[in-house]
Amino acid sequence: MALQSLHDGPVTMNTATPMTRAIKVSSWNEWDPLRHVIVGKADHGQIPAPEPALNAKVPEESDMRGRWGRRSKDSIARANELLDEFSALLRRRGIRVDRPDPIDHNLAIATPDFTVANQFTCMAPRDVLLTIGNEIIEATMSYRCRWFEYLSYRPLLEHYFEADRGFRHVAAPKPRLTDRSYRPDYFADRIDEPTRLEWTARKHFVTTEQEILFDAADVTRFGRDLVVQHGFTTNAKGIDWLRRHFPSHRVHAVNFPGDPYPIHIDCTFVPIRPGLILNNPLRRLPDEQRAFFARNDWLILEAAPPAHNEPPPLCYSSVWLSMNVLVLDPKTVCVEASEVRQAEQLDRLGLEVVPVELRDAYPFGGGLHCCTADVWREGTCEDYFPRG
Ligand code: DAV
Repeated sequence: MALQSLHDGPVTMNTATPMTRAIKVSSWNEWDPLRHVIVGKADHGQIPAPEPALNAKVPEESDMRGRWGRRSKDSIARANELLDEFSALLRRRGIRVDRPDPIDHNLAIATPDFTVANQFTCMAPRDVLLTIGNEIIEATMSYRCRWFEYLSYRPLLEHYFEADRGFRHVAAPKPRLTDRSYRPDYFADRIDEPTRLEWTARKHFVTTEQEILFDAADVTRFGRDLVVQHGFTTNAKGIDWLRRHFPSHRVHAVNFPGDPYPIHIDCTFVPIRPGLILNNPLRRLPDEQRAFFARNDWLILEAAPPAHNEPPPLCYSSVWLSMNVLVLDPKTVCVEASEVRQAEQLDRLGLEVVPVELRDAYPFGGGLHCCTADVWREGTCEDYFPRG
């Protein structure tokens, strides 16, 4: 009876909710004028319980080693205050801002293949959602604690699906993340830095080629060209999946041998506007991979050094969040307020620098680029590399 009553009356599609305004999903690069963006939240933020891929990323000397569980209420409130202020700043500039519906990241999760005692956050939508043209792809992810993170963004993606008939919502193949997806060498309690550097230089990363793996933040979009970091969070099969999924794009796999913890390209290789890229000086793009940019007259500049010697407490990212900037348009860039050297460099390059305070939110997943995901940037898919 109760079941039947659910089906009483005509079924109506929820297409005319008051929330529904003209929505357009479209973004081809990292610099065209930003019109609509998702900004993450720190609610239920966790230090994840130990698991193979995460152990590989947490530095030996980190204060996070051996600790996991809920982050403090105060730190969550502070991070949310900064993320709310950043959202308000973007809105004042006429950019539409959406926010996720955080799931309870404190819950343990189990799949047929693994269990973990807690999860992560939804502070960093850039890691999970890859927007290319009219498509948003939920990345496979490669940490077990981030397996269900896409759920926090589902209400938004469902809304875009209703509101924009051109929007393509795609989930990449869900990975199994058994122990076979990780190299046992990396399970060791301590790995010294020279060993790490030697391993990453010869592409001996924590993830194996067992299955397709990628995080969205390993992809940098240059119109027709996608530059993808092969490292801890994206394997060669993940890059191959992207190549087959986007047959009209050129997909370039890149490496940064000086990085002992290669995850996510947005603290390493950051385009600012057509023709200009900042490269982390400790993670230099190898010469043979630079030729492609040089023959197309793109300048690769060394990023300014970070203003800090250490990340904030309980942070899994490096001090190079300094270069994790959000470009609002080719003349305007948001830089974390304490990162004065990075701000000066971009100012000297002729950009308007908008300072944004975010450092106390870094531990929840990253910087200004990490905590956002594009929904709409003006512009179309262009070929910025006509000399192949
Ligand atoms: O340099 O630690 C962190 C990227 C976070 N999404 C780094 C990269």
